[in-house]
Amino acid sequence: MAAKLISTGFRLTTLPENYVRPLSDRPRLSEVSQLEDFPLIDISATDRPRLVQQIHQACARFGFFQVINHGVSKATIDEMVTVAHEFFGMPMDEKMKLYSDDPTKTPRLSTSFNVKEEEVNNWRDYLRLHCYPIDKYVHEWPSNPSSFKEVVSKYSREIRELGFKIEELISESLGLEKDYMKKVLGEQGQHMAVNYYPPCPEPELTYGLPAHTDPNALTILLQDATVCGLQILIDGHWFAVNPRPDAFVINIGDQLQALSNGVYKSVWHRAVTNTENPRLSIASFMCPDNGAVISPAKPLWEAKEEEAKPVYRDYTYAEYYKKFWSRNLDQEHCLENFLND
Ligand SMILES: O=C(O)CCC(=O)C(=O)O
Repeated sequence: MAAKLISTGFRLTTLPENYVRPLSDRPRLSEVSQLEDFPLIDISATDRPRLVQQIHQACARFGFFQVINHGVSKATIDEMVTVAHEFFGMPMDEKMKLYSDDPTKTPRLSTSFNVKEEEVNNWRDYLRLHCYPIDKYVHEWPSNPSSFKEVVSKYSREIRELGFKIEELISESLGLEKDYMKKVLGEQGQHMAVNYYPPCPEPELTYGLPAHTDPNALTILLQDATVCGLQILIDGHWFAVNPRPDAFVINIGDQLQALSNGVYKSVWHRAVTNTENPRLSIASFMCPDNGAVISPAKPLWEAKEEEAKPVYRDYTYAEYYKKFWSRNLDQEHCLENFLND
């Protein structure tokens, strides 16, 4: 059966067969633990060396952290969440005008992950947008709800500022120049995935999104303030990252793992579903320029012992992105394809 939008408002009592995972690949929700020491970083802190140290520890240990006092206003966040709910609540006919299962098309409203490549579908609908430069893309964004373009423009601008702030901190935390990432990543693109996970009749049998790493540089995730679903893999064990309404969840993408020569990790994560409540999450992806050449930062390996060498070969982001989308999500870490011999 071909996957189709599931944000219908209609509740099923059993999970359609095309969403059912084989026994060996199910979320095993009872085995998931709470992550007690998940880093929470106040990025307005004035003690820069301490802040940089906190970022270093979080990126090296977890590849994930939460930030508070991040500079994105509460009004901007609330409006974004409201408009996203309004979007997914629209009648099916209206939503289908934007539907596509072609992963190269934006904007697109789609379902699951990559329905053309995958064998089992995921319990998620999503709207994918390009957000930078806004003037280039805003005309193609949805016109309904009527406030969509204005609200998403404001949100994207504020998120971009936050992204640059964090990239500076990450550069410094690796002992690099403050603007190292900004220079290497070129004129960064910005993409958004508005994820909507309707209540699922059998959450133990499927995923909202199966385990994956992010192909971009940095991800800034706004989690649903009340509904849990994000989980990350640490030392072979799944942990829940429970929402904190005033925080964004930040994670290192594959490109920052490569640039850091593997010191920082682009960590596997997944989204699971529940029977009771729909869950919304809004992921903003900071993406290198297509032509940006990604290579492990020289100062991180050149001056080290004789044998030290870059873990990854040089490649362009365009090459990486193409490879990423030609695969199914739950294959090997995509960076494995770019290791140095
Ligand atoms: O919904 C979530 O919490 C995770 C979303 C995510 O990993 C993604 O959009 O790539």
